[in-house]
Amino acid sequence: MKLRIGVLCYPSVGGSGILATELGMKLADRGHDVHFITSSIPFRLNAYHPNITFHQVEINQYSVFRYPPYDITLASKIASVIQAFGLDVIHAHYAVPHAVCAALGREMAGTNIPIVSTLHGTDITVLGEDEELKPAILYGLRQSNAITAVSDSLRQETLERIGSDLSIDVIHNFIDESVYRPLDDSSLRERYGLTESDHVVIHVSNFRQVKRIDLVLEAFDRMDVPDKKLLLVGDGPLMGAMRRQVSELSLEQDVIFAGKQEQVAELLAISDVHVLLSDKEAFGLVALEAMATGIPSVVSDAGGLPEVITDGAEGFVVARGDVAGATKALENILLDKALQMRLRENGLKRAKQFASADIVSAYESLYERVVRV
Ligand code: GMT
Repeated sequence: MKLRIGVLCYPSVGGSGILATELGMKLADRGHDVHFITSSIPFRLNAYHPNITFHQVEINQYSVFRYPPYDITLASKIASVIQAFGLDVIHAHYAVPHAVCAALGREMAGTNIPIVSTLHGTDITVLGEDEELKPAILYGLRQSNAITAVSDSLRQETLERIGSDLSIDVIHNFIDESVYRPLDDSSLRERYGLTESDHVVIHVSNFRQVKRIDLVLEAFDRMDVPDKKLLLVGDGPLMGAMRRQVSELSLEQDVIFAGKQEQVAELLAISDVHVLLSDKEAFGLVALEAMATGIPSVVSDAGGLPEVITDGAEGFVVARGDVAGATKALENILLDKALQMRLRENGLKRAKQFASADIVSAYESLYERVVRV
């Protein structure tokens, strides 16, 4: 069944935006008409596709508005796209604001178009802690005809925190296998100013508190490994604090700030191990990206991370806040080439369990289920 699908997501860099865009592009490849309704073009949507239309949400900056009404403008835009293009289904990534806006847009359009809402984590694990926002989250989810979560852990947390009667399917994330694959280019390290003998640790995130980069720096500092380098990829509110910590630990020569990057496949490929020690992490898309590139991970046991990385198989899982454990795991991987190869081979096999074709089909079946009702 060919569908006309409206997609609501955060278009900027971030796992949820990447997932929504990759999914939209794969659905368009399968012949569906995909309509992105967002504030700007999703950053991975970088090529023309005949089945993809982008509808920009533009807010009028009237001086009477102290706060420009983005959510209402988005709902209004959703209503006009539903009417103009006869959408069959809306896929909202995040309960707040997108599921709520989808419900308002549907009401404004006077239709009963089904809404599929996907939970990515922070709407439940961070916003869900805010009592003032709980009614909005619950409203968005109750108005949805189907709800998905990107991990079992997030599903469980949503049932506990938001509503035990909600029906939630788990559909794990996927990555573009044509981009995230082992890259055999020996000149790559040189291009990034690294040598073959360097032991390279990589961390990729939006540099927010929840990512606990302070622990990453601590663990890296404690590592007893020659020629160690830490590649920090991203940007965010903690940048200043991170630079201070690097200087306090006298790590200036060993830490490379690579800035925000749209494509991280090459940076992963020149690294020996990936590290993510978050306090909360619904899935951890970058751990899957690293795995598919052939890079083992050291991750915390937060949220859905243990669903992606199995301790001892594709990397190591340490308890949240366990710096000593993370240091040891990093040292083991960096100093034991045979172990590194075993984790890499296991990871390449495991990444196939998150095959994009299967996951796109799971979303397609879900759309068909809600459209048929
Ligand atoms: O990690 C972030 O803070 C960004 C956030 C997002 O909106 O992209 O990531 C969330 O969604 C990703 C895609 O499903 C997940 O891989 C991340 O684990 C999740 N982040 C958190 O739960 C903190």
